[in-house]
Amino acid sequence: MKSFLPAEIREIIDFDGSLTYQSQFLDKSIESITEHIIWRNDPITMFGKTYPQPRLTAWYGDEGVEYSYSKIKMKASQWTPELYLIKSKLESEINTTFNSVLINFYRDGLDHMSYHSDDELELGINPTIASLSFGETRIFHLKHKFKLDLEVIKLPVEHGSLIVMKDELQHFWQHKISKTTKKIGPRLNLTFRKIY
Ligand SMILES: O=C(O)CCC(=O)C(=O)O
Repeated sequence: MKSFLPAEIREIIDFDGSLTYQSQFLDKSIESITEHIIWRNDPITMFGKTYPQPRLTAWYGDEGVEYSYSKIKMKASQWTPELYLIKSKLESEINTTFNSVLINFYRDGLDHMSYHSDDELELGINPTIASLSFGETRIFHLKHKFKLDLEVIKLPVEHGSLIVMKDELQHFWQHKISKTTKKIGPRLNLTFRKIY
């Protein structure tokens, strides 16, 4: 597996949870990761109106693992060899185990994800979530849920980078990928999780 040289790990959030950012964690093309992926484009309902989700998604993992968010229920498809290899590298480098990955594919600048916390019950109390980015750099926004005077953190997430969120982060912070009208290329995001 092609890898960058180890790069510095930056602490972006170190209170009310932890979030670290490591550039150049893994250099792979979007095509090599998504070759066998079966995409979904589930409808979501907001303010009484139903729309297709503004990105494509997929859910892979161990047999029988299920995940629900925004009233969407997903049954894991079996790991592809490529995803399994990436999961194994992550597990050994950050010393955590995962049993599934949510894949988000942002086709262009209009595809996005609104503010949310990864706080579904099946993730456990203080989940460790590892999030890998490939392709176009997008801005990962983080805002505190209660300390409203804190500035929003805007973190450009580059090709090959790794974010690790852990401890109480999901209780105190929300994150999103906002849209942009700039003409930009696609971005792939893999968020590895452990479902209980
Ligand atoms: O695309 C991203 O970096 C954000 C993904 C995310 O927030 C999620 O899957 O819950």
